[in-house]
Amino acid sequence: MRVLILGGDGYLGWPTAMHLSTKGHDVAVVDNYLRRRICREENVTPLFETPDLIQRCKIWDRISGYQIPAFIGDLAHWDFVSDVFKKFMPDTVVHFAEQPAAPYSMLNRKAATLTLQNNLMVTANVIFAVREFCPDAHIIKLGTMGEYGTPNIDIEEGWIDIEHKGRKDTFLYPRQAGSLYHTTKIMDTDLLWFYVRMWDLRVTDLMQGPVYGIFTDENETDEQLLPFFNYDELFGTVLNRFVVQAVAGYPLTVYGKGGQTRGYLNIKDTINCIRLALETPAPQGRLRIFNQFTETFSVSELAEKVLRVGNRLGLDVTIQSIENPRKEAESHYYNPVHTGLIELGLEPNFLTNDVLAHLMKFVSNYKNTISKDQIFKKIKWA
Ligand code: USQ
Repeated sequence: MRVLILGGDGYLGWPTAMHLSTKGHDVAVVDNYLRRRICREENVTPLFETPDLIQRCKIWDRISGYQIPAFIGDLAHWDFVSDVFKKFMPDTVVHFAEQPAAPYSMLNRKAATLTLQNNLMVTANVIFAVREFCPDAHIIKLGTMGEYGTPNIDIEEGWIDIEHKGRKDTFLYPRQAGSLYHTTKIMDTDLLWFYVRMWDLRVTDLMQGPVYGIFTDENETDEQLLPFFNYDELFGTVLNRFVVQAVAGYPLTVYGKGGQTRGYLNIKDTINCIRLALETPAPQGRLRIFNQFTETFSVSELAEKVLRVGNRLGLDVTIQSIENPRKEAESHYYNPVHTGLIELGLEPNFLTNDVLAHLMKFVSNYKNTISKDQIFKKIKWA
């Protein structure tokens, strides 16, 4: 298939691009380096430098022989979007091109506005472009488990059957996000659902949990192919942060009671989920929703795992419960369904001690570059 990956420079976009190209798809990537720019503006640095997208595509071509054309520009601008779609004419659009960090979206008005404008405008432009240039194309949209929040009932896979006063209907499962970033993902889902009803688009919305890891089958041979990896409070996800903290000798930053439970997945499973969704497209006129994670953990359980594995490797790991900068439930019911992707063929890579040790050993190579003052900046959400 001809696959256009929007946000191809990001933590997940670039590994997905390499993976799909090795599986025989014609892949192109698009990015405007927004993540790199806001990291510079906020004075946070990834664990290691990564070449820009043009360079990465050249390196990948040299190593693998697969060519991935790159378009550099802002998908919030229609002229650029229409140009890219006319040139590439995708069968599938994989949409990662959003400001992806909940803490950043809660930083200040400027960050909030950027998140709203970027995320909603890009999603709208993708919808308009598919309608105008490739109406049969399948849109695969990265949503988030955080759209559902932490309700006191089981979380279904996107939809819920409701019986009310003797009548029955099926609705989008109730959404109630805990950050502005997560709220933009709810708005994206609503936009997509509206245009599925209006224009019979075919869409898969992937409700993804926090991702961890660095390695995929495509990047282990050359460090220049590794993904952009943040460990700071703004952009790092919790398990990646804990691993870096363990290596740096920084007490693991468990927020509040540590009972916050989420559905996690290895970066390898993210790219497999995208491939599975792409190779079995949603039917025309359907919004298909999958809950994309492989296992659930509380924050305290993750910290305990990192502590055990780290200490076995000779690190001196400690855990510190700190006042929660976020406004969220710290102990709650959490039981989301996640059978759709397994039924499509996903074989999960679980969080074993070996997986954690491998990651920790790799991060140890960069111990001297870890900047402790970006680990916790106390960004208050409320
Ligand atoms: N947490 C800590 N200590 C830390 C960092 C986080 O206790 O040092 C806690 C948070 O309070 C939260 C949980 O760990 O309860 C997960 O936080 P996170 O930063 O890993 O994840 P989050 O901000 O929710 O966002 C990440 C990704 C986002 C994705 C989302 C999936 O950045 O793109 O959509 O995970 S989910 O969490 O299921 O909504």
